[in-house]
Amino acid sequence: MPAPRTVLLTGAAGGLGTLMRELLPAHGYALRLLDMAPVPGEPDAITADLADKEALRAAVRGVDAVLHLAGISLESSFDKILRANIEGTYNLYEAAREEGVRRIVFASSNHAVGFTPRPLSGAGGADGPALIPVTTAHRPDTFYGLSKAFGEDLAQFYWDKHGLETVSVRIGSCFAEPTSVRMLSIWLSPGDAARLFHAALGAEGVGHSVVYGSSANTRLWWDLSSARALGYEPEDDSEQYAARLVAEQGELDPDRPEHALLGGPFVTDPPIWPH
Ligand code: NAI
Ligand code: 15L
Repeated sequence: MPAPRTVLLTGAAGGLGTLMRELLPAHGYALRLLDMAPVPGEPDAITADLADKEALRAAVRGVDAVLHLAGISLESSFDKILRANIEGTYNLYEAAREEGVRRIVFASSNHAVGFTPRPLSGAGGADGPALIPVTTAHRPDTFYGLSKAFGEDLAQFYWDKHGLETVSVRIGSCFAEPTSVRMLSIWLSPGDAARLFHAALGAEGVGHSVVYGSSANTRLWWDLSSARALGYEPEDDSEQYAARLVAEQGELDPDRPEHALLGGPFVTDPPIWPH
């Protein structure tokens, strides 16, 4: 596949969309923007809901690839998750199939596997605990996580049935800085997010690949090798924030589910907010 240049960015008004609008053009992309909310400072952005099939079809027409970030990004009611994340992602894939788009990069989440126990101490490496592989079974921790597991299965289906490629990126926490001790393990710096999406958009022969999305954190919990196989080379490490966050919050307590399981504050009923 030739390197994609024109990319539809859904969710362009959101936190991650805003960061990618700033960072992805330097990797050589012309972005077409879509969100149900107006995108500040972007009068040409498409304002459309993922429920609007005709708008989606027009939005994907002629693009080389889609970076699909739009959707509800926290726990919500099943009805809302169903409409935005499950039906909405289906609508996008159908539009892409109908218009012959070759690749989607899908913003999955660690919450698709949120009930997976985290490694109990430290980082991986030769003598460290085993890192969580991408092949671990889905264990969603919320309706939100369930929708991400669905999205990964939808992507596999569209690859097997229609030859539409996807890289599903199980993003950890992508914010300017980590804000919790848990995030020290799963933080994806904005710069590394742009590097990872760039690799996912351009790598050859991905079929449907699942990768974890984080920086090269000292306290890493999961295996980044499938992301590295795409050409991703993370440059950041959350450890520079560790002393302050541990002093404020203490180390994680393995006897508390929200500290012992990958999904952290999403695993409790109700989830712990703010996280
Ligand atoms: P966000 O909530 O800041 O942005 C989501 C955007 O999607 C919003 O601008 C919203 O208006 C738009 N949107 C929601 N429903 C829509 C619909 N039906 N039609 C059109 N647009 C709609 O979320 P954030 O943090 O930017 O995350 C982006 C994506 O990455 C989400 O899919 C989220 O689940 C995923 N993700 C983000 C992580 C993070 O740390 N930021 C971690 C793991 C996954
Ligand atoms: C997610 O999937 C959320 O979209 C994001 O807001 C963070 O909460 C992140 O997971 C996390 O696990 O920290």
